[in-house]
Amino acid sequence: SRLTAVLVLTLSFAAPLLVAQKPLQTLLVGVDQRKTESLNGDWHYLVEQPPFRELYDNAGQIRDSGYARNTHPNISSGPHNSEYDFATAPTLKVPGDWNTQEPTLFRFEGVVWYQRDFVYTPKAGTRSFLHIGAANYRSVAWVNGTRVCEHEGGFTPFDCEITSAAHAGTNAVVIAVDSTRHQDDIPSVSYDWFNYGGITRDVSLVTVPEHFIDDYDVHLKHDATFSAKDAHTLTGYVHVQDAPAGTKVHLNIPEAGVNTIVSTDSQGRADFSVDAKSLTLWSPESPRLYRVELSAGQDALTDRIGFRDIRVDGTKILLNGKPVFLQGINMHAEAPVRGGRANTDEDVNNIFSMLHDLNANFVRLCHYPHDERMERRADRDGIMIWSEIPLWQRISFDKEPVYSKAEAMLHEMIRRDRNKASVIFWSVSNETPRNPARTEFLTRLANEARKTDPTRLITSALIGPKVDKPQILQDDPLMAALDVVGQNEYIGWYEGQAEEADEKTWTFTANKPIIFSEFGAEAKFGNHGTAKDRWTEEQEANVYEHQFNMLRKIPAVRGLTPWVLMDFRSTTRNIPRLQDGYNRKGLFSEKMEKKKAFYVVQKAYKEHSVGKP
Ligand code: GCB
Repeated sequence: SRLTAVLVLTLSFAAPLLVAQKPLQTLLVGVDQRKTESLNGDWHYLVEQPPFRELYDNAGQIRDSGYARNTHPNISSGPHNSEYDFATAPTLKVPGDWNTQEPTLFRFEGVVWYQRDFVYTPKAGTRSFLHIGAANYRSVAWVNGTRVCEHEGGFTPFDCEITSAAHAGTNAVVIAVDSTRHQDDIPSVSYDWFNYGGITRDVSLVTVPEHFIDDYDVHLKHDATFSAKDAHTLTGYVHVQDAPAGTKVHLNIPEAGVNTIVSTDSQGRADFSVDAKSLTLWSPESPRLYRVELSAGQDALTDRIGFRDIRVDGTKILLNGKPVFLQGINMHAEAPVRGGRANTDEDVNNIFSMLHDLNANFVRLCHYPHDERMERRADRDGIMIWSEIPLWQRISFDKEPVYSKAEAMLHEMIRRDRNKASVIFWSVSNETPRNPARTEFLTRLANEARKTDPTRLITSALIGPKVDKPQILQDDPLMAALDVVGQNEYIGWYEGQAEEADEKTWTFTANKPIIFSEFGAEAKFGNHGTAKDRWTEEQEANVYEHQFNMLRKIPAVRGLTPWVLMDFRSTTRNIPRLQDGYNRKGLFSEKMEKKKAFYVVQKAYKEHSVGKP
């Protein structure tokens, strides 16, 4: 009828329903330390073109009746049934973004369906989960046609329980990943990086006992003041999912002389506080990690955890009571040389070789949580980390469901990495516009971060004020909500000439440590000229020289993270021959070639010439 036609027409343009994220379900912590079965490898895939009617119905709700059913077409006889077939479809590697694996998908933003089989042997008294390290941006998974989970957010892990959906023998898993951008997502529709879609991190099958350790937190007690001689109390919790009250939890840290048993409460949570016999605190000079053995009932898990204290004192940052100066750098989760999302040991080796070469002791992982391997490596190598949620510039600050999303992303980030000594800062945002709705939103988020993890420092990278006057006053009210203030500025690139930096003075109305969290300029590797010529290595190096002149005169500066370690893909960088789809502010090219600016920063860090403890 005409009415139906009109209805269909109107509804078929409906976007996927943007509802608030469901409360955090199971999110297994320390999965990389457990014995799991890897489901990495070749997955069949089908590309769905807009309007994505296999994944969403007319009202934008997820459909279980499309490709999710994984049926096979009748090729030779029988009634016509379906027009897709995973079994004979080509494959993509998991983990991996689709963009860099298949040329026709290079710029594709939309829905890609993944499918593979796995063999499962149910064991009495156990539960099984699909653990997905990250998939960008929205994901829905089905096992044998039963929907097992949904997740929103491209950079944090999630778990899908498959215990009742899976059966003995061969099972089929289908995962739909939608990388479409929406105004009310985090990040929102525009951002300066590449929207790599797909299952971008490891996928594994995790089998645990009926009651299992899903979350834990073992850290050095964070007292009101730090005293090295009293720094031996370890505190935290172990959460045992679905455990009856009174379940015994065993915490054993042999090298620290800790061996204790605590009991869960009615929520499955066992809090503890125990004195270590001896403890060497974690620091960049001595990144000591301890074997931490946890067990509860049938479940047991061993992690390696460092213990340290991080806090501020006025404008100082104190690590284990001693002032530190953070010689850092920004880095996107971009794989050196091969390109695409970073997600392998080799990628991490390459990134850390650049960090060490630079004499860095700190890295800001931009602008979202990176592969967990990064934190593991930083823990071992003694590199400190700024970890951030993808809240970049303009998002819908006036909408409560968007706040809920931000909070869910924050909780997932903290939950995954709270046992990593290397992580010292949680960042709630980058370069947000200064207005009351944003300040209220981010203040709330910063308070939530502090409540969730009172042992770390809360930060955010601010932008503005304008830097055209010699005296610059930063009085952003958001500073009140932060422990450490991040300041981005681009004197010599987006604003003014490099030399003008020498004469600038900065005043911050907050008496807090300041990190200059972004500054830099673009240069194409191998492009030479004078320090005045844009896009040359000489000009980029010159910007750094003058930035350092400015920064060493600002007393509250306690760290730097220049923008950026390596050139990275960005959909918005389209000057042919200079950018070709890359943001070129790297000290290294995307092939790890060193530009002149690298040596300026390397030398300054070697000589500690910008800041000392
Ligand atoms: C910024 C952003 C960063 C950009 C960078 C640039 O201020 O925080 O994400 O990539 O500037 O190169 O413009």
